[in-house]
Amino acid sequence: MITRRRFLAGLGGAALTLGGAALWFARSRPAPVMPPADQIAADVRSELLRAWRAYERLAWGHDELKPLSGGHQEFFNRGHPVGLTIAEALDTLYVMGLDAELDASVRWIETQLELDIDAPVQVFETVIRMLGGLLAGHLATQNRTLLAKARELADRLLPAFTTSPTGMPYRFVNLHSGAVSTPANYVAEVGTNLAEFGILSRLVGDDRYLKVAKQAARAVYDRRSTLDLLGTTIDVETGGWLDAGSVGPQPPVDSYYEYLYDGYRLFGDADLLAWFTTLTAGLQRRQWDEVAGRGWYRQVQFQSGTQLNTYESSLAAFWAGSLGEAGMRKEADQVLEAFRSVLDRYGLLPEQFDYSDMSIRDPGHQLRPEYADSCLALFITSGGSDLYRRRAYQLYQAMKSYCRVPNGYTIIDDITARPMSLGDLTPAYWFAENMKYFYLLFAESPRFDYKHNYLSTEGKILVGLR
Ligand code: DMJ
Repeated sequence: MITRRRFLAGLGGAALTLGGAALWFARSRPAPVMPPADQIAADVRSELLRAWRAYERLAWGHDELKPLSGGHQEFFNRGHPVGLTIAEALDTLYVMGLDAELDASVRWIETQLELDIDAPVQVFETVIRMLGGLLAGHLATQNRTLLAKARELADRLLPAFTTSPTGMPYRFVNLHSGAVSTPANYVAEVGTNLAEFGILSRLVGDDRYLKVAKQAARAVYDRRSTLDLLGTTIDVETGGWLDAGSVGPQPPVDSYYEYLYDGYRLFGDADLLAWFTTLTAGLQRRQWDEVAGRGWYRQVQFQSGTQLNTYESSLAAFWAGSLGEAGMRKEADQVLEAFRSVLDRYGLLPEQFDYSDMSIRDPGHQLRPEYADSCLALFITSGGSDLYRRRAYQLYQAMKSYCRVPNGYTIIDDITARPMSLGDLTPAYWFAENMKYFYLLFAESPRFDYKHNYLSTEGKILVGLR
């Protein structure tokens, strides 16, 4: 929690004292003038390439680049690099036409990527990042080794699902032995598998992967409260909830909702649509909080609906895109507008804030991609409305102003400090998501089908590469 002084400093505003109470007016930031789309696209590509060269030079084969210190770190297990940035970037390199970089990346995976790791890995992150990355890379290049690696990885992950008495996956699995651990799992981690496992099933003609993913999603749905709300944490062995708060479309539940609709989009499964419709109606009835045209979600007790708090995570910005894809355009725009108001006020989105008074609860900024994700989804579903380009351009410019460093881009530890205090990490998802969303918004890439496409929660293009 940040102090009041830091919060006020973060507003960058002017104070007026009335009867002892300070009223603060946020300095409004003029909207940046937007250059022609092709110029922005070229800039995004060249910024991506600048960061990629730093990754090649300083961290090649390791999971993530630390651009300030010039080092690297592993995301899953110390001592077991899986080239996460490489796997995450494959389809981004493809749509940007960075073919030499893509070839070198595929070669690294063919010759260096070792999946027989005798250590527990986090199932959810492995699915959305590594499995999704290998699948998107295969779809981009038609390389058979990438598909074989994807299948090998899924097979090593399967015990997390098949040994669970409820079908909900354990949080960790040892990729070498199949030993599972940590039955207390988050809803998003239990139920964000449908897209990757379903596409794999389709590509290899084996429906086991899609089946376990659907079973996990169903097991969560069956445990909804009578208000059609979910808790956040569940024991996958007993099926019992371990908490009672519904956070709505925020972590650690967020992408569970997303994948119900996505699963329907991808596979035409009517069950998934029905589950999405029921649960989204529950959210709108009990948690939706519209304030001055902005759409927020209050957190509530999931059985009684009693309000708990008004905290929002910046990751929830993705939900605007999901609502738009599901045809809830008005609510989608209200959610995007809500997050834009925070961006306007602070220059970047803080990790967590309280929307009732806009105070910051976590002043970090982890280069989150969710707002840009929604801009692209709404750009596509609106048939190319310029509004979403303008919204995304504001964020792109802010990212360049505050997060750009000689070795690429870094996270921020505190956006309320002046100057903002820098962290030391380029998250692998920045290569998979942020830069891909910005590029596709402005590039009119011939390698991407703007009409028929699907991007996963991790930005992997699983439909629509050409
Ligand atoms: C990414 O790994 C994905 O977008 C995921 O769905 C949740 N969050 C991170 C980035 O914020």
